[in-house]
Amino acid sequence: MNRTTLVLVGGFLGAGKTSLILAAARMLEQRGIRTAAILNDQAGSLVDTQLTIEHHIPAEQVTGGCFCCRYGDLARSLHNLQTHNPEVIFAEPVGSCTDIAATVLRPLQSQTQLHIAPFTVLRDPGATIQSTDPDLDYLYAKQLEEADLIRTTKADLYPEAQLSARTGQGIAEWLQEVLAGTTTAGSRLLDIDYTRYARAEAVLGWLNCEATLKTTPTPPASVAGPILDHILQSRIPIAHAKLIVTAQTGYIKAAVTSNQQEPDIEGDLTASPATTHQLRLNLRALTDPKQLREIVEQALNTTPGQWRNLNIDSFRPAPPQRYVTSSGPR
Ligand SMILES: Nc1nc2c(ncn2[C@@H]2O[C@H](COP(=O)(O)OP(=O)(O)O)[C@@H](O)[C@H]2O)c(=O)[nH]1
Ligand SMILES: [Mg+2]
Repeated sequence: MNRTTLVLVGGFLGAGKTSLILAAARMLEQRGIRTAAILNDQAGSLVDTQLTIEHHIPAEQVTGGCFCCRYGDLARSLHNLQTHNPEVIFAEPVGSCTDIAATVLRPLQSQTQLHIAPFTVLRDPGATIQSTDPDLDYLYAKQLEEADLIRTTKADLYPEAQLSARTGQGIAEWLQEVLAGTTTAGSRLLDIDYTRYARAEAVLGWLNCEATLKTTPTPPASVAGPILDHILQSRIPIAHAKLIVTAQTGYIKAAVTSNQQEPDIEGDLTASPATTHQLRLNLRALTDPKQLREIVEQALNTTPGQWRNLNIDSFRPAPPQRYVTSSGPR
């Protein structure tokens, strides 16, 4: 591989993008292929970026809007990652984003140092929250419509699905297809109503939070568990709730993509007690952002110890902008 291959992995919130990227990166690294990842969100303090770092994959993040609205930052991230000399860079657009073929893939194709892999969009067969709102359903359908490849995820839970980040099922075959250079990238440009797209994004309340906990010796799992439990007990309709607690002794990540689900846990459940913990929490729900903030503040208040450098950002995503010109975005 001479040029760096850029592999964009899209799909709705919680579809399994980060999990697939980390599993695929691990597989490539085992084959001696250097990888890196670019994460993306409407705000900062990303759980996904921290998790990628915990997996020892070089990571950059684009925050404050989707790749299309932050195209310059995406280009900068690609440039920054060159210090690691990656052969494959995975990039994950925020899960409420679409129209990526026109606004991101096509303009990137003019960068001669990059080979752009076909755009994969993931679908979780068990996802239902998008069907509770017609505009969200529209956005979901548009995400799938612009895919060069669609892959269904969580095959360990849904036998009809194609990929599992848990078992590794289908990942080698998927990598072979996206890295082969035989499928065209950005082949499906959308005809999309940006007013509806903006309405869909604004259905969601968004909260990103970061803080440091000073406490008596406590395992990271005992910090993370009660916070997620408190959020689940509030019964707000969750699209994706995830948090990562890191300490010198290890990390714990816990997440749900629906209210009915038992939390998915990864990291070191047996990590020893520590007195300093770094929390990142990202919550997306069909709820008013003010309510999200209240719930999270209550959750943090029930944690024994003192929170320092607390930063909570809660909002509804701003309308997406279509910046494409004949020479690319902006
Ligand atoms: N059982 C199972 N869970 C998965 C799989 N892939 C992802 N998940 C879980 O689904 C949730 C969302 O995954 P994530 O990769 O964060 O989704 P993203 O929002 O699309 O990046 C997390 O709780 C993951 O642990 C999988 O293959 N099998
Ligand atoms: Mg993710």
